[in-house]
Amino acid sequence: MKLYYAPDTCSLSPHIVLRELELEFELVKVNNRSKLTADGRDFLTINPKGYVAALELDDGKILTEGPAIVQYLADLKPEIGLAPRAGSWERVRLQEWLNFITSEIHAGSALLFNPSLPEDVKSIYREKLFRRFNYLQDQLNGKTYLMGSTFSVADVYLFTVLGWCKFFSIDLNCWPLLSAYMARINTRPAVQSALLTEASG
Ligand SMILES: N[C@@H](CCC(=O)N[C@@H](CS)C(=O)NCC(=O)O)C(=O)O
Repeated sequence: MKLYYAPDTCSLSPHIVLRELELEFELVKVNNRSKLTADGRDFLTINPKGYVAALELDDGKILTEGPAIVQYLADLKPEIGLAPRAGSWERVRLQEWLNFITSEIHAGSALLFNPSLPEDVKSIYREKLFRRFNYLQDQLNGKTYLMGSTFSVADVYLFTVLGWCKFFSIDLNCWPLLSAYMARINTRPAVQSALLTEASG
């Protein structure tokens, strides 16, 4: 398998999942501005949508969209337990979380990267994002992870997108349960090795 990724982006989520599952994979870096891969290919021929992450399977199929990729990967090794069994109620709960993270936290914060967005517009989006953080903080009360005591792909995804707060000067310590949750996930060996590899690559 090949994971097309760009550092400091949402592709960190499937990257961590690949390491959590100890699957064999190759990383291919993508320049998100030029849309060229590190080995000189036009990334748009791999993902015409032009964004990471994209997963290339050994038979050449390409899978995009972070929530779909992490569920596909988790199902390759169900015994690791990063996603409940497909079709179960718990799996639907996981999908509810993945959808919340992608539409409310990922999409809700990605536009803060846009340097041409006026500050007053950004503050409207920050306020909305903070309401979502309040909700997450309530949900994590008494829980180790989003799904309870079991670490899942939803935690990997949330860890990835909350990690962008440092770029927006948002202090996650204002939500102590969220910052403790981030610290907990940050200590995982798979998380550390993904972060180190991306920082050095
Ligand atoms: N809906 C996609 C969004 C992926 C996405 O936003 N990728 C960003 C990085 S976090 C990207 O590569 N953006 C470059 C671009 O859109 O040109 C998903 O959830 O996987």
